[in-house]
Amino acid sequence: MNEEWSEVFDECVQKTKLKRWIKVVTLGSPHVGKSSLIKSFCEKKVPKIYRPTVGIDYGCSNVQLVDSEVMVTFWDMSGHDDYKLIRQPLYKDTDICLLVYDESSNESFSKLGEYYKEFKLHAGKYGNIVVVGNKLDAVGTKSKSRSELEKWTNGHKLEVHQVSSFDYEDVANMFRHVLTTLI
Ligand SMILES: Nc1nc2c(ncn2[C@@H]2O[C@H](COP(=O)(O)OP(=O)(O)OP(=O)(O)O)[C@@H](O)[C@H]2O)c(=O)[nH]1
Ligand SMILES: [Mg+2]
Repeated sequence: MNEEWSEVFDECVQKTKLKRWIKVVTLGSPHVGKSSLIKSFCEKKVPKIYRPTVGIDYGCSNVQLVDSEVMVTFWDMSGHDDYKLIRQPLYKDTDICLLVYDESSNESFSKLGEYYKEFKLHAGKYGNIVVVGNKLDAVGTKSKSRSELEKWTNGHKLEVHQVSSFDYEDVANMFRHVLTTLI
């Protein structure tokens, strides 16, 4: 490697070391679209066929925010009870936990409390918990009556977003907002 390239290489290594790493965990009932939200943000595509996450999926992506660049690591958990023991030890050092429910499923909304407690019990110190109502397209309008939603989220002092994985721009805006709020 010549001297010029060596300097560029060193600079890149230095920048990578300095970059802030952010750990994002997704949690919520099976089939609510946790993996889809990540795919929507990182790849601008959402698989139509349901492939349940087996245990946990891991990935990372460089994200450019207005004033900084961050490396986001995604810890995408299966929502299935069978994987509780696998996912619980992985909550440590979480910066952002996305608690996801399906706008068209009241059951998934009513289960949020269980996932919230599970996360708090095993995470130790964490950054933010954010509630995400996904599949907004399936209900046409903001389905959860604001009062029902706000009763739960305000009670726990949680920020809430209602999106559809298929609306890539909306999903990207949500992730950017959540990441920017943290740093
Ligand atoms: N209509 C609609 N369907 C969606 C949306 N997001 C995801 N889906 C569909 O919902 C199904 C489940 O999505 P996944 O992302 O695999 O769900 P998950 O929460 O990761 O499920 P587990 O890994 O089993 O916990 C898939 O068939 C997706 O195509 C959305 O915003 N709207
Ligand atoms: Mg999944």
